[in-house]
Amino acid sequence: MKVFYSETHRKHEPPFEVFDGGLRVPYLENPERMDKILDALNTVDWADIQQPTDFGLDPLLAVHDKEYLDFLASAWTEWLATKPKDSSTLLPATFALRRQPHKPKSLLGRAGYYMMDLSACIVEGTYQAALSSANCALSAAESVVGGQRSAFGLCRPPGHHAGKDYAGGYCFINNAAVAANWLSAKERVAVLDVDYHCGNGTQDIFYDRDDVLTISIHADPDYEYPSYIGYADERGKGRGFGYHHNFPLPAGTDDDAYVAALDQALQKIREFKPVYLVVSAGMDIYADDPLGTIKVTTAGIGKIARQIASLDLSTVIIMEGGYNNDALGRNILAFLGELK
Ligand code: SP5
Ligand code: ZN
Repeated sequence: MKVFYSETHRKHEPPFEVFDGGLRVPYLENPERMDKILDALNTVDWADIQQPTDFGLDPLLAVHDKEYLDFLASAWTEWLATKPKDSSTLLPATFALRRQPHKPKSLLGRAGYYMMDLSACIVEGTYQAALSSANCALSAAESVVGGQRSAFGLCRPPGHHAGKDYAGGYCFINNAAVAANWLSAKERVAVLDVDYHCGNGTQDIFYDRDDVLTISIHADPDYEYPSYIGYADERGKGRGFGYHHNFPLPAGTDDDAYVAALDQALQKIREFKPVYLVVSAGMDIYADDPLGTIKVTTAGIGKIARQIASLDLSTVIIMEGGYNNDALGRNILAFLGELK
């Protein structure tokens, strides 16, 4: 199985994120995550790790707002120019409540407009890392179009919380959406998001489209991040109605209950009859994840992948979350091992 990976992600290493209550904690979405996954992939003989190709900005502009990408590109330089007391990361303290129409000129005003929370911290290398992450996803998509049964975009930073014009939840460019949209110019595509958190950005990007089916299985936003999106009654709008599905799950969901929800999701995918499947693979459904409340085991992760493989589709797997670094390697092997 081809695995697309770039060292450029290391340039994105925010010093902290802010948890509820204003608590500064070490950035959970850290470069060590990739080291753990690479270590695991290097123990098997089927992982062919390659550098991504540079696809340029066009496939990104096809799903993201240009002014938003411009903001990501210049934010760091603009931040330093404001001579902040603590310049270690750009993080606004004001957010655009229910998206008011006015986009302010000031950097911090725009940051609050384009950011969803206190975990999408921007540092000097963030934009470059996000671009190379998207190129990993596109390279994986290209390899599947070229006839590979499956390919893995070992993307960092992750992408599924990034919407058309906003960053959030460690995500800046929506890698899975970029890949799915690029594939949709060729054949029908479904996106299945199994990260612990709702794939709100992917939902946002494809919400009014009927040519890309999007499904997210996740912790119920009624108790979990991202709180405001990901409910079962959100099913798409306009011609996209019926082409988005959310499967919110209660805390404590175990392997069997997870697979039961997954089977319903897979049935929707079968009915849609796609040629390509993009999987947003977050390992934070794992029982011992520091952010999670869902109790899926490593064996359960293998079972999930086996069920997905039973669709028998050309599959692009995109790395999303997963923050138990010590378990990440074996969980990724359990997942990819069934889809290789
Ligand atoms: C890609 C991805 O998995 N992003 C997840 C971003 C979640 N950020 C919100 C963190 C909420 C912090 N709550 C603290 C609970 C610790 N037990
Ligand atoms: Zn997640």
